[in-house]
Amino acid sequence: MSRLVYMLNGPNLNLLGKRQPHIYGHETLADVERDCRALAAELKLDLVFQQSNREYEIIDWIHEARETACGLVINPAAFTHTSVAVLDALNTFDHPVIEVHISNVHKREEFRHRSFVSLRADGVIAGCGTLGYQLGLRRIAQLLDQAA
Ligand code: CA2
Repeated sequence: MSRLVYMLNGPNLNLLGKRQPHIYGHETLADVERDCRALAAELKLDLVFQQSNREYEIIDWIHEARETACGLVINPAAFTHTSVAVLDALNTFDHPVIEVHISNVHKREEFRHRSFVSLRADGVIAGCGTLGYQLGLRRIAQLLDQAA
């Protein structure tokens, strides 16, 4: 089986580290990618790391992942709370899915408490800051190793 993991980021996460550091911290998305690439190498995983502000691009990457990847880590950002289309795409993916949120969405506004993506996710990480991405990657590696 492939050791390719897709890590997908939704809208506005390109601004990470540049705005609202009291909520999302000081690390940029480039910092997150660098740290995840280092961890992926350690875990012997290949990594595709993407961000988009467009729903259809996230969906297209999930379709791409269906063909090639053995796991998916996704921070769908605001699409978490709105997108049946992202949920439908994830429901076509046959391997582990870990949903990550930098902030603790449950401590925030009520509209952030509902996640369409959680209906599919095998694990959910929230409120651990950007470390959540690495935790998600470690969980995928663990699930792959358990299945081998
Ligand atoms: O906590 C998370 O990771 C979220 O997925 C982030 C989303 C939010 O809509 C979710 O409810 C929780 C927002 C991403 C926006 O990212 C920014 C980062 C820095 C500055 C401004 C926005």
